[in-house]
Amino acid sequence: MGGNRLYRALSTALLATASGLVRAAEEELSEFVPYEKIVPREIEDPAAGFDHLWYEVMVDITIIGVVFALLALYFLYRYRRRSEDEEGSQKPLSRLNIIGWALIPAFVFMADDFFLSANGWQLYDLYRRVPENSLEVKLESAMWTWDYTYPNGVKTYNELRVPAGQPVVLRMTSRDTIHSHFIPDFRIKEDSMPGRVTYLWFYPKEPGEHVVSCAEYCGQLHSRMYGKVIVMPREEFDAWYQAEADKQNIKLTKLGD
Ligand SMILES: [Cu+2]
Repeated sequence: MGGNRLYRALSTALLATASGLVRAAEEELSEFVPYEKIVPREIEDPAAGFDHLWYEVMVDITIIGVVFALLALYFLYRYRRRSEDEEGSQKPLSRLNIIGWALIPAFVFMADDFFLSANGWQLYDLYRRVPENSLEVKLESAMWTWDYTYPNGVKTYNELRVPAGQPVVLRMTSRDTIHSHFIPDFRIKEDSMPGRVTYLWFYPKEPGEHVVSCAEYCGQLHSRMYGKVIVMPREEFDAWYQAEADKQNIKLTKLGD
């Protein structure tokens, strides 16, 4: 039978393609070089990517949500039935036409959804890849405070001072319940919780002050759980960092001392 032969030919072709793809993938994997080694990575700012994607989502939902809704309203009005016994003069759509008119626009919108979510995954990947030269600060959150500890042992509370021009990564945990470290200006937010280390990184470029707020309801004084990020010029930060270490009496012990 023709159908049977066609089916067999198709499945043979599919199998051949699939095994070819698998072989190609295996070859590629055997010479796999991490992406970072191929392209030396400049520091991309996730905040810029966030704003770009946000803008794109806004434009798309405006076109799909507002323009198309207005058009539909207009058509509803324009082609309304004008009297009780009025009947349309168009001949009814064929079944194929009906399905096509429903499915094709749906796929067009879905293509946009897939496009946006692919962009979202890419951005998420950027949010998760911490640049190597980041300043690493430990953060322990608690009701109702943010406690930061710098690599040299300096501690600050509700105030995170960082140098401009260097990415910062926070390794976070919590003493009590779940909090969420939110810095709106840097478009970054991540939960902190007991028994697990989470992280977030951001890229402060210019000196300035930014609000930090808890974004996970954590008890009665949740709304008071805020602080700030102070971005300082490099030299100012270095001076502050050293002075603070002296003030807090932190001696960096060297091997052999
Ligand atoms: Cu909190």
